[in-house]
Amino acid sequence: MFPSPKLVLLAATTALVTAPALAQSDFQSCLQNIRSEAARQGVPTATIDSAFRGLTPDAKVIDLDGRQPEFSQTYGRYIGNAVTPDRIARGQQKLQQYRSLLREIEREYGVAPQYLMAFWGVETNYGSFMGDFSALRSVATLACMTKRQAFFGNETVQALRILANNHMTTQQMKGSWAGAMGNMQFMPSTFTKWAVDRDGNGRIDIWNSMPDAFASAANFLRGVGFKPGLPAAEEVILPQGFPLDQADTTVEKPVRAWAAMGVKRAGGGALPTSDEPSQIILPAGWRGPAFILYPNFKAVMNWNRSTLYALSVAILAQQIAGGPTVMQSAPADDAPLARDTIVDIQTRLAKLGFYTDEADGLLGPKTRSAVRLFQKQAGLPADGHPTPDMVARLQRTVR
Ligand SMILES: [Ca+2]
Repeated sequence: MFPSPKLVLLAATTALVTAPALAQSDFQSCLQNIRSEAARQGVPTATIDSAFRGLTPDAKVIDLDGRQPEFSQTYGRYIGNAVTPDRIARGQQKLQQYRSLLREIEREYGVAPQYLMAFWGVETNYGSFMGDFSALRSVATLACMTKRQAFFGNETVQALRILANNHMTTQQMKGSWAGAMGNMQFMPSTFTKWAVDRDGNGRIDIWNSMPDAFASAANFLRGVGFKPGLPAAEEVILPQGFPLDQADTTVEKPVRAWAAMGVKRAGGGALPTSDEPSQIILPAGWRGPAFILYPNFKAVMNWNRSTLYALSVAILAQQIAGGPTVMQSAPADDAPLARDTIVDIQTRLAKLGFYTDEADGLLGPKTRSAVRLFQKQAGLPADGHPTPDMVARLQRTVR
């Protein structure tokens, strides 16, 4: 659910920082602050003492946290890894296996079964890799040995609350290196806010009890605005002459307004008749597939703030439910860009006055807007998507 460690590990990685010398005294004084806050939130002293006894920072966690992907993610590669035929087939099989439970949960929470299966598939490949780190040690290490003390300090407090309220041992509370736990990879703060005991045995067990894991995920999704009705996203076909600058997450229109512009479902059918706000995106540029994003897409983004992540959940859910595959393939030359290349693009776009932020090597919305401005100036399709050709052109234009 949070930084998606599995994908970080799949990507080619480079260690940008080496683990700092682990200063045991700093670590202990940091734990002291967390202890005070945990006590203030009602965690018994005995629980904290037992959890913190002999606790040391995990050097492996610091090392993994320091790694950064060397290349940007492309739509084609990301979706290709996340939505495989095997994962679709297993999702369909799990949907059958848990059918009655999933129907009950849908009635209660309004979250369609295929979405729970898609999250489960993307997060842990249906429970196959939930992580073997001590979640408490991971979040305490990240709180005390990295710059994100506020975020992970709270996660550590919440992990202590779970230990106190859920009668677990720190050994039982396993997670990813970044502290995401169980079948759905809940962070401790997600657990304390949304996790529920569905099977009624008095404990919330998102590791071993599927009723608890599914209902907790459904409760979270409902809580962040997931509604029955429209799916999260659908592939669409844009009409000839569609203004490409409208294909941007900042451009929101009622579904019927897109339909009036001639946007159709990928199979050729009409879009749903709806006034719900929606956006169009071109995740692989104008030569790749187009998607319309409905309000449930924002709920999925609450789970993980990555457009490609949310798109992978939407596509996987649709196919688990027997819906169509994505028809338009990504352009074959849509290659990942090295961070150095993105820094180079950003620097050149800054010289043109199109980009004013820090050259951070990340392909974010501001970089895409700047790319769009260059494309417009150069008379190229202004989809905000940098291709190798466009990069070469920029490099010739700005020296
Ligand atoms: Ca339970």
